[in-house]
Amino acid sequence: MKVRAAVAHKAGAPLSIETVELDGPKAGEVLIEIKATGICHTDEFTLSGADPEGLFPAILGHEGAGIVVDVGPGVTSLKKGDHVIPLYTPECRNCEYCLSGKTNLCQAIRATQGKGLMPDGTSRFRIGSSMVHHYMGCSTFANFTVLPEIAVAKIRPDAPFDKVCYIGCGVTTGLGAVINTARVEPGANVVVFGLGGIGLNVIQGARMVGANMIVGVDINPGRKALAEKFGMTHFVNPKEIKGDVVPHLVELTKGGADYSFECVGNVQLMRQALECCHKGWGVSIIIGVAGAGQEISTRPFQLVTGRVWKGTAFGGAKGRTDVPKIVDWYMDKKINIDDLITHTLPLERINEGFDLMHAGKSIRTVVVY
Ligand code: NAD
Ligand code: AHE
Ligand code: ZN
Repeated sequence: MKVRAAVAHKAGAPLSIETVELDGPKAGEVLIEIKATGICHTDEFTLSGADPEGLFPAILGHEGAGIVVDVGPGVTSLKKGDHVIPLYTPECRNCEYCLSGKTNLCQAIRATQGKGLMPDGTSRFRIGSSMVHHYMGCSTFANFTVLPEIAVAKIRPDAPFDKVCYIGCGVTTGLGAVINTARVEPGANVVVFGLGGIGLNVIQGARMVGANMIVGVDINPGRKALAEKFGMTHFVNPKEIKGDVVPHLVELTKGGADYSFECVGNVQLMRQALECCHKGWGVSIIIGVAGAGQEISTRPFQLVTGRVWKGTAFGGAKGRTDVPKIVDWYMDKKINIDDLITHTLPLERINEGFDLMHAGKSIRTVVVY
């Protein structure tokens, strides 16, 4: 079938809106009509050329919501008409990783996903006779896409696509980092570096679990008011303080953060996030993704003296199990998504969404089909 897609032909170039050929679902796969998709900073990261796994041409996008319109042979958990959210972290419930009870990083299809291919090693997308890569197994910057059944969460039919698409990455990543990865307890002091689409969800999660101080760190002063609405108690702009931000944060939190979160993708900030943690027990969670060749460093003494460095992908969430519950939280008004979706655009104007992100003017832009 012919679909409309924003195609990334090469690193650093704007997306090109084109008609692309899409093959139907094979065994174990479903065809999804994408109704809405967020633009996450990770899409920008890959488009910029910084992603070691970046492949071109590709159809980017991994924060979508839509409807199942066809199912391939052998599909049992989904049917035509189901409302769904694609998952870049699948949940096969059968691999060593899923069965370990220790991680959400299902590896059932990770190898082919990283090569921009479906599990059978081929792509469903094509322009003329040339194949176009899938992205993060989702490719939500197309109005139709194909996913393996194990990489699809079924959600309630009354949830609005243009809001709950954000649960496909940013909301779940931020809330999950707090709840699943850090397991922040009531009364804890939390520091969040980066108050964008992820960091504001970390703040929302920290408030949900009853954190005490919730300190936000950002160089964009325009983030302060919204972060306060989501639960931030103290704002630190590194450009406006005298001296190094680490001793400033340690003093502010009277000894250091119980938990810190890096939500930018900057390896210098990752070090600061670790070193602002409390001696003896502070835990720092890396959420931001850093480009090819970037490395983190600190004095080992920081770890010897009890600080812990961790990372999280998709907030440690098991998508088919957890995503429908987070959709319920939204529908029950337990979490706020609406105020974080600052812009809505048609597919034809998707590049404006990247411009808004670069200018620091948006939290999330959602593309509606
Ligand atoms: P965003 O662009 O919405 O937000 C980034 C924020 O960082 C902005 O508010 C910006 O002002 C701030 N910032 C930039 N430089 C800074 C600095 N030097 N000091 C303090 N603040 C600074 O991006 P996002 O969508 O929130 O994504 C954040 C990061 O998380 C990206 O690296 C993204 O790729 C990554 N991410 C990771 C996962 C995961 O599963 N681990 C999931 C989603 C996104
Ligand atoms: N491909 C990159 C890393 C990108 C990355 O870390 N992706 C996160 C999700 S970011 C969502 O916005 C992730 O899920 N990572 C785990 C995984 O298996 O990809 C690189 O550095 O190679
Ligand atoms: Zn993302």
